[in-house]
This record gives sequence, C-alpha cells and structure tokens, in this order.
Amino acid sequence: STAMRVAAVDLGATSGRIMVATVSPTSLHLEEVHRFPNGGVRAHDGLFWDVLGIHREILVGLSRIVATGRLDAIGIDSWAVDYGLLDRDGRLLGNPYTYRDSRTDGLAEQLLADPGSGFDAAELYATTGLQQLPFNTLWQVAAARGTAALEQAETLLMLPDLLGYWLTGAQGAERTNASTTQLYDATTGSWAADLVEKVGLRPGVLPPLRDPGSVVGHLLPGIAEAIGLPEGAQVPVVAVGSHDTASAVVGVPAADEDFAYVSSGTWSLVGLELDEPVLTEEARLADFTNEGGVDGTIRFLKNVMGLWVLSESMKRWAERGVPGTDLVSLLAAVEDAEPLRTVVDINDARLLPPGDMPARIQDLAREAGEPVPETPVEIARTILDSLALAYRVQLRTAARIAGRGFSVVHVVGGGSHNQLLCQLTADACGVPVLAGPGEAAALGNVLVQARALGVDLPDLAAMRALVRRTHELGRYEPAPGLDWDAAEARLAR
Ligand code: LFR
Repeated sequence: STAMRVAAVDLGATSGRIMVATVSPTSLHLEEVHRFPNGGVRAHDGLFWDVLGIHREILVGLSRIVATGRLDAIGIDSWAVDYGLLDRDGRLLGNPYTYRDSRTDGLAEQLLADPGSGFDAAELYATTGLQQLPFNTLWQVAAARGTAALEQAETLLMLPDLLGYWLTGAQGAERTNASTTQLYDATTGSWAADLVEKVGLRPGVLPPLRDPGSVVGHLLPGIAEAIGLPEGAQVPVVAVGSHDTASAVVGVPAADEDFAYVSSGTWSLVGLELDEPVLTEEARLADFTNEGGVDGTIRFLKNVMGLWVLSESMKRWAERGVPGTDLVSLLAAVEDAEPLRTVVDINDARLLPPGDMPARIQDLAREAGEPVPETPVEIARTILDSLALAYRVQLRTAARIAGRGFSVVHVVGGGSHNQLLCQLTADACGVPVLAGPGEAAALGNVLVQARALGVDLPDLAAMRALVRRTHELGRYEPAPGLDWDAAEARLAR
C-alpha cells in the first residue's frame, strides 16, 4: 500500500504539538510543524484550560501541514480525565477545569468515608479498576453537582472528543480516554450506568463509545476552509488512542512481551501491558489502575508524580532568579551530587497542585527524617532519585500482582531524553532501560490512523516493529553500587 500523510495533535499539560507523519508498512517519518505552550489559566473561580486557544493552535498546525502537501487524516490525543460540558445547542458551558484545580480536594475521601454517599471503594474498584486519583472525572463531576453548568449539560465530552467535535461536528467518547473517567466498566467495556446515576448525571449525557481506529467524522466545511483545504475536500478525523498514555504505549518499541514501561512526561506512567484487567483486592490496595489501551489491551500501571515536580521547582527558581537552574546546568550538577542522600515519597498528594515545590520537597524530607536538601542541585537530586525509587517499587509491585515479570524497561516520552533519570531507572529496577522515542504518543497516534486508512500494520506488534526499525534507542545497563534496598526501606518507614 502507499504511504499516508497524517496529522497528529498531541496535547500535553505544558505544551501542545502538531506533527505530520508519513507512514507506510516500511517507513515512518514524523516531523513537528507547530508547538505551543499550554498550562492552567488561573481565573477568579478556578484553574482552567484555555480550550479555545488550543483549538486555534490546532488550526495553525493543520494549516501548515495543508500548505506543504496532502492531508489524509487527523488524530487527537491529550491527557486524560478532563472534559467539557455542552448545552442542548452543542455549545460549551464554561471553560473546562484542569485536573489540578482544588475543587476536588478531599472530596473523594469524604464521599468514600460516608456510607450515605452511595460510593464504596471496593465496589468502585471492582467495576472501574482505577487508581483512586482525586481528579478522576467521577470526582470532578461530583464536585460540580448543583452547578448551573452541570444542570444544563446535555453532553459531556472528554477534551480530545471536544476538540474532535469542533473539527467535525460529531460527538462521541473514545474508549481509551473513557476508561480513565472512573465512570467506565473495565470488564464490560461500557459506561458504568450505576455510577453515572449515583453521581447524578442524566442518562445520555455520556455519549456513545467509539473504538480507536474508527472515523469520528470529516472536517466541517468551515474548518476545512480555515486551514486552506480546497473546496469539497473530505478529510477524516480518526479516533486514535485519544488518551496520550494509550498512544504512547502503542509507540513503545518493544520486541517481546515481557516489557515494562515508563511513559515519562509531566507524569510518569509506570507499569505493564496486560490482556485482562486485574481487579483483585490486592490490586486495589496497591492502588493500581487498569486503563483501556488500543486493541483491547490493558495498561496496568501507577501514576507517579513525574517530571512535573522538577519543572514546577524550576519555575520557582526561575521566578526568583536563582542562578544555574536551567535544565542543562542543573542536570550536569545533579550528576555529581551525592546519590540517594535524600529520598521522599514523590507521590505525596501535596505535590499535585502548582506551587512552591522546593519547599514541599524539603517538608517531605524533614517529616521522613531524611537529610533536608538545601540547594537546587540537592533538591533536583532528591526528585530524580525519588522518581527512580518509585519506578522500582511500583514496577516490582505490578509484576508481583500481575504474576508477570519483565526483562527490560522501555522509557518513552520527553523524559526519555533525561539520561541521568534513565540510568537511575536501570540501576533501581535492575534491568536494562531502552530509552525513546521521545515522541511515542504522536507515533502511536499516527500509527493507529495509518492502519485505519488501510496501511498494512495489522497489530501492535507490527506497529512496534516499525517504530523499532525507524528509531534509534538509548540503552542503559543497570550499574551496581547504590543501595536501593536500603533506600526503599528508608522510604517505607
Ligand atoms: C499523562 C496523563 C496521565 C493521566 C494524567 C491526567 O499525560 O494522561 O495518563 O493520569 O495525564 O490526565
């Protein structure tokens, strides 16, 4: 078959990217055409996404692609759990909140502790199989109960589905992202009707589900014109793994099945790919998630706070004009700093909201009886060591619970460029790390589109083989010398 030229819209919490790819069964070429900063916008009543601004940047990126050649299809992926509400005219009811907004603080705990709330942790896990994150869509909706927007809402669309709707006029719910809402039944693959009712959503507010690889719709004439397509052009928007982590794991260049992965960006998503969800009490107590992947796979993983902690710290230092705190200088100095001097629980809930991250890291160290890191270099070292330690703990837990070991850790996403973190990950996990591609999510996005257009890439194995053949990976061998067992024991205290 011939090569397809498709656009990937890959949205992260700190930047959005529009990429163009040419894909054939034997070639895969990805190029960034537009990148723009993203982030929460603080308004008087919350922390919001500038979703109309994101739509505008998508059109900028698509125009650039149209200006340089064919456009065969478009796919959109983004972070999970956030959504927009539409009224009966299909208009957006207010700006979508970011998942780091404080309105859900303590809410899930409160509802789960209250027998009258109707929510029960064990029941929830048995149905949805999700890690109990305070910002899961379920709790965001619970926080919105009684608001005018929710009362008027006819439709709830997850962000990639909302952006797809603005391009095509077609509404739906792509399955991988739906699986992150905690309103989705991990076993039956449908919306969890009882949870939908309990949280007070009218039936029908959650739109019909669609599979990755299905066609969402075709560009509306006004959109097609705005990006410079000739009149009458029919360009499909294809549903991909619209949850960025789903697309990133499609892009993991694994050769065998016994791999673990760290999808490393704002978050570190750390786990295994399985055929079936693990909904046991052991998995619930370990607080592991079972997110739906492309082709019916399950991502059995833990959300680890990720490079967000470092980037928020760097933001602070930059604001204060602290010298030597750009990423390059910082990482060079961190390499020479004493390893495993201080480790903290990097998943402490206090690290979730934006704010004074260096001070919070110091607090965590103090509380844990660890040496308190003082300089930016010591703090950054603490963050990286603690991330690697969390990967070790979580991957070993995942392997134990799933009854399946791993012989390699694939690190994909922007964090795969962080050589020190990759080395620490290999050391901590005791197996080799294969690093890259950095753009795994965009690659997973375009591969699923290409298959939908008829490119002969029958399954995940074929897609991964193509990524392997076209991308060079970094390799890190585990080095002895650091006492990770002792660090783990310190953390457990
Ligand atoms: C990563 C990610 C995670 C999700 C978090 C919040 O970008 O999608 O998988 O838990 O963002 O939506």
